[in-house]
Amino acid sequence: MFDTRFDKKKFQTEIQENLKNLFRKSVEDASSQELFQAVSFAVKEVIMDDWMKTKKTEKKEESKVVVYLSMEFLVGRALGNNLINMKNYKMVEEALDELGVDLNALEDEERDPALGNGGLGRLAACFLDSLATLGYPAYGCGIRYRYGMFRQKIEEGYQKEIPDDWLMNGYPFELRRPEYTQEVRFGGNIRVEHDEFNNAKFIQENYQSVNAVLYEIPIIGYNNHMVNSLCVWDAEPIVNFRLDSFDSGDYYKAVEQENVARNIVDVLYPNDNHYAGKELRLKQQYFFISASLQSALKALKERGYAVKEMDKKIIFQMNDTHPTVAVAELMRLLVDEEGLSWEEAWGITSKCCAYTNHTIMSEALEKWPIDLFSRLLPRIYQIIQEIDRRFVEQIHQRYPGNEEKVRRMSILCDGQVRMAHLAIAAAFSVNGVARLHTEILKHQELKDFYEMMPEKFNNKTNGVTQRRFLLHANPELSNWITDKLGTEDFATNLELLENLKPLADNDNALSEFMGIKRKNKERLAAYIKKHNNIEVDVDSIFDVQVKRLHEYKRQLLNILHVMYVYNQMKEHPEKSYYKRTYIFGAKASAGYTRAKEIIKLINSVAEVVNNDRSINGKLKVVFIEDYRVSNAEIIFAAADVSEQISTASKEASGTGNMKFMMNGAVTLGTMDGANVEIVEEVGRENAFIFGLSSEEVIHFEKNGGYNPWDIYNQDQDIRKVLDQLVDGTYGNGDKELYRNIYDSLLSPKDGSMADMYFILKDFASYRDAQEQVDAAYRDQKRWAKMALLNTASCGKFSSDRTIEEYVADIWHSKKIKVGEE
Ligand code: B1H
Repeated sequence: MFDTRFDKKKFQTEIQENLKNLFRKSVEDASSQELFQAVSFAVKEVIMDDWMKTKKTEKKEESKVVVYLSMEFLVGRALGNNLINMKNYKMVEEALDELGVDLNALEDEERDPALGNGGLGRLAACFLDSLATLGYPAYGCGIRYRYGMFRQKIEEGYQKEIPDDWLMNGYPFELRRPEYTQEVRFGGNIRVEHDEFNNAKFIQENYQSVNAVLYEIPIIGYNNHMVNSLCVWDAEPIVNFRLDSFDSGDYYKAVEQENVARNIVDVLYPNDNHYAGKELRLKQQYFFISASLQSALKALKERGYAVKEMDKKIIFQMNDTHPTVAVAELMRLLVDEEGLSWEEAWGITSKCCAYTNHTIMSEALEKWPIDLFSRLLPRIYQIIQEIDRRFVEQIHQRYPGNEEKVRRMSILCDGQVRMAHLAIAAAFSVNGVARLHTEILKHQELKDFYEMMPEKFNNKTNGVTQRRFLLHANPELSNWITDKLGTEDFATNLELLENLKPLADNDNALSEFMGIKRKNKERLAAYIKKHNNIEVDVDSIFDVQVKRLHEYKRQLLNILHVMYVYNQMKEHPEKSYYKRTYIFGAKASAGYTRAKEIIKLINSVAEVVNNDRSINGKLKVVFIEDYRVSNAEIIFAAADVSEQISTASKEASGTGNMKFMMNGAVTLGTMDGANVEIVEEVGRENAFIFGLSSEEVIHFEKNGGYNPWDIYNQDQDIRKVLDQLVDGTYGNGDKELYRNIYDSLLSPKDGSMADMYFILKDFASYRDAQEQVDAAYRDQKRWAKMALLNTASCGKFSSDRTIEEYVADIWHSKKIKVGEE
């Protein structure tokens, strides 16, 4: 069914007009990039009507709006996804076909807007898709980074970072909205003035300020004419050059302001799960928060509401602690600008703000040095002092004389501002992102807070949007499902996939299902051939680990196991091994040395293994360069095995695990994050679970670890693999290349815990699980059944379900219907 508003002829004419107006070209002489632009602008034109209608309806219905505050929105390419959600993909494909243009090729012309690192940013993008699809008015608020996540090149096995100039050709879907510009102030000092009633007024002086200029990106709901906005802020200098009338002093001041503004939004910090503590990062945080909150407050008033009604009309969801300065900024706006009393302002703030925690990794906790913080944000710091003073008073009241509690819980401590504590003190809701993660928060990491304020804590298990990760990423499978279910409704009701379960006993259906997987493997094999120049066998098991590179995610365990398998093949050529292709994709944060060493190791192993003819191509290792949303879509669809092997307790949820499952890959994983719930849905017999439990890990950690030498001494196969790290087998003879990795596993030079992530401790159990994978895959029918049941059981992991839970328990917002008019 095509959407009636899209007239094919009109659309074709529109494209031709756009080509003429933008590039003075016709379809025949336009480049693919130019065609992409022209088509995107034609699509945007259609979007505009719905966008206007949505805003109108939202106002008319007096909706409560969700404001999702996030430093990251990893939205990925827009063209294809927008067409899917507008239900016009096929029509546009046809229209372009008639013009002799291939839509797929045009889609490849779009640079991924990579305004995020990994799971946290991609989750924000999935949430926006679900909010629009479900009909909830919502705004994403973030930063329009000039350079997004760096592009990764692999040179001689090493990662190289290339700046991501994603705006190079312009971004056709965004809209510049200069009329919403907000001023944001940094630094200076605070002067206190008293009025005739002796009320204090706080005046910021000698500050530097910049303009925050709004760009809106449309977020299109699926088949419902709803268009929400992703609002991203650009920074511009306030002082404009007046060429006729500046003296040299003005000139330098102007240049200085220009510089203050320019670098704020220059680049996304490429750290996943790691706090860098850079002043510029704090500047970015306050910049987008102040702009977003000021404009939310203005919008509220423009709609005719009193400031005191704010909590009925707006909810701010803080995506981790990165936006938590919002708490203090809202207090500043309400007290200093709107003249509310502290108590009134606090009442509103604590009803408007909710906080999501995404990690328990201690190195990710944001703790700003007070001197830096108070210098950059003097008034905000004063407000935090007052919040802290009152919070500490509460702790004292509740736990009289317990100074240890106060030390553990206060916001300000040891010269630092602890952002998570600020978030928890202020927010009415604190949630984790998978059941296990929330339990760990309640009973370990945030135990004190949970004890004092249990009513704030709740779980919201993550989800992913099936529109992008099934409909767009895997059209073959989507069509098949539509055919089998006799409906496309799973696009908005993923639980319907459950009705595929009976097909697990239908031989025909199973072979069709695996036929689709094979086609998708061919598509990935072609991608690998093109980008890596490696031939991979589509009849081999595609065993995939794609995610950010982090020690806790244990790509190292995977590659050590590959080294082990390779040794086995060489030592026991008589044994049979099912052909395997180990596929990796991962970016390492630019300053994360160990992560980069692991990338180099993976590539070194690939080099040796892929070129060893004696193993007859039974084993291939592929490192896919520049893992990002667009190639992820190809990868998930083609995977047989989904590696989710983090050290138990460390991965808050994971969302890649859900994308794999949706596409019929079988999880090989630890009982960590959302894996626990995945296994619960699909059944333990349809996954391969191994390794220490989170309790065991936490227990070992509390007792200073374990002794990895015992394993080294007892297991000769592991010993051999470890020795190969330092005997030149994989370093082109360089024995020192992987010495640090070796040491970290056995005896770290910095005195930290040996094998902190329990790689050797879990090795044997991982090896067993991998042997089970091998055995299971040999029985093609059994495998097909497992794979199909994974797709059939993924219903819970739609971000639609997650969003409905946020609405029911935290946001309490109402759906709207965008009318036809
Ligand atoms: C997640 C982050 C993160 N948790 C700091 N924390 C960052 C922390 O730039 N920084 O400073 C950036 C990112 N990212 C991920 O969130 C978790 O590791 C995943 O397990 C989870 O699925 C995802 C979404 O909830």
